[in-house]
Amino acid sequence: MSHSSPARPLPKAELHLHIEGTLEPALAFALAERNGITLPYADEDALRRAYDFEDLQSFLDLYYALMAVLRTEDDFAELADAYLARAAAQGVRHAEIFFDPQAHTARGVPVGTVIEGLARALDEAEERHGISTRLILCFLRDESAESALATLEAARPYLHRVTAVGLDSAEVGHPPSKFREVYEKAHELGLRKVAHAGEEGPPSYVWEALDVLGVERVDHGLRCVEDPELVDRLVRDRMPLTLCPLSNVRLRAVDTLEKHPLPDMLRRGLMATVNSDDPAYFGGYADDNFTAVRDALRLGEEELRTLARNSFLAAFLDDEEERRAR
Ligand code: ES4
Ligand code: ZN
Repeated sequence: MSHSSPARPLPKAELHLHIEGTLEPALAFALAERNGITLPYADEDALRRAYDFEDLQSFLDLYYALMAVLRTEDDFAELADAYLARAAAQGVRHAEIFFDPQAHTARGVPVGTVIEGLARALDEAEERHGISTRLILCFLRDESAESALATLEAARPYLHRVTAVGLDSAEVGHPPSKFREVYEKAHELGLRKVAHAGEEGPPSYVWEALDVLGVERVDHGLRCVEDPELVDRLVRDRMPLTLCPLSNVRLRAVDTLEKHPLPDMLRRGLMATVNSDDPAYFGGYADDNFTAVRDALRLGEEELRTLARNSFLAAFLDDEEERRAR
């Protein structure tokens, strides 16, 4: 049985969202035109037909290529505002937004352009969309540790706009321990810490994210279910996991949504949250993910409320901000 979406989606916080992954085909073509860039796709439909991914890397190849259209502060502001409008319509009250500075600095776009552009949209988000926001600066784990350190250094003048650091991109072969030093530095600078781990990588990467980097949330963490001791540890610490069900299906981390371990994870007492990852590419924003797991995994009202409550508890909000966001 399939249910229709409630008229008013459950209020929720989005904790795993790559802003570059919200670049919809229509905006990609509009920005390409504005910036005099020719995309290697005839039109939006041709681009959409390329969204047939085999794994994380095949997605990342397209994700990085399409970013070529993002060049100016205005581009980043427009991208973020478009996301926030969509998120608000899906019940998102608070969004903690990843961005990938190295994907832009490598193309000659300064980190200040990226952060100032995003921040301009975020500054208006409360009033325009009723959404509070945070920014999370991510290091690309398939680049060197030195490059991550240089990125943090280049971002220093803008860190008052940044709440946390994260770690993303191609996981296997790039364990969290590679980034011990830059995470120590970020911690000294007063930044909070999260990292992708256990999306395609093994449970040992989740252990390293906890014990070497000292993260406060694990992004994905999906493969923790293969290691009972790790599950015990995550449960004991009430460590939030930012799961992304539609992403897992599209990137083939799970065979089908029906086989997603989310219900089992909730039963085992893990602090799971549901998020959209790269919604322009994976077929849905925050509430689309909630609705999809509800239908495929037959989650009840109480489990959905737990997921929504977890999202606020796991957010980088103080008690008063959390109360207002819910
Ligand atoms: C990502 Cl789904 C995913 N995994 C790792 N890194 C990423 N960057 C953007 N989306
Ligand atoms: Zn991600």
